[in-house]
Amino acid sequence: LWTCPGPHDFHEGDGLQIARSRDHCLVYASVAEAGAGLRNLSRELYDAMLTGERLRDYPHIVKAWNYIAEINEGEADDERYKQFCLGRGEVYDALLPESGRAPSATAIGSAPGEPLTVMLLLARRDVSTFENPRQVSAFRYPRQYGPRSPNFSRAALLDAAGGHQLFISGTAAIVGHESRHHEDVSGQLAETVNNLESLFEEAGQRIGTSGVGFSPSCHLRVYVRHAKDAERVTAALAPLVPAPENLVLLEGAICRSELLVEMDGIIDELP
Ligand code: 3EB
Repeated sequence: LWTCPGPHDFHEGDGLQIARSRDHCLVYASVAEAGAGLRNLSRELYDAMLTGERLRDYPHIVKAWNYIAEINEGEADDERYKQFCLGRGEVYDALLPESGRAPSATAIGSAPGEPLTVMLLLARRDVSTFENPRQVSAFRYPRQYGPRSPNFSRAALLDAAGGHQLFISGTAAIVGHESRHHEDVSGQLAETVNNLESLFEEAGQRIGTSGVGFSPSCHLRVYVRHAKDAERVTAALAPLVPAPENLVLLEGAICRSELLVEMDGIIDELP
């Protein structure tokens, strides 16, 4: 649920659903895959969502949520996530001259036959993206992870009406560029929390506060690869996020097949 002050409007057309307020524009699209290949479809969809007209009014991409059917299907460079990265990258190359300007993002797998679903949050006012000192920037991942490094930043800070908002990208048990704790969901979860804490510290330095953390204004979404892990994940996170409404668990595949859990989220009401 996204709320914002002031007047807003909704449009539907060209396969897109668009909600706009003065400062924000949320663009949603969900398209069936039909033969053209995921790389082409991803390029066409991003292209349609980020037309020049829309970017003139809302020039800053804050966050991208991407849901991709059977994300880990396909061998080596044909893996569907890697094909998605190629198509998305072709659009970003044209729009974002510096790779460091890539928005925060989440990419998660959905069930076979589900449409390619993308939601983009654009902003009128500038957004600052930043990286996690514990992790190699995704846009600098080495070649072993695919022909095209993924275009996303680890987090984005948005200067919203009531203060700063922090958008946390999909965060998993990756240290440096390597996945840790294979086949160990508890270990992956603990490592993911370490990554979040490092990101919170970085965000705090940027806005000059030590108060960025698992506060009541921290809303997390947790994606678990296997539904059987849900209870364990909820129990492990309860001390950090005690309010049930602040934690949403979803079943979904993560874009490296060895990863079992990933989290993203938003912290609002930051000073
Ligand atoms: C990772 O850290 C895990 O391609 O947009 C996380 C967030 C991941 C976003 C994306 C991928 C994306 O590399 C995967």
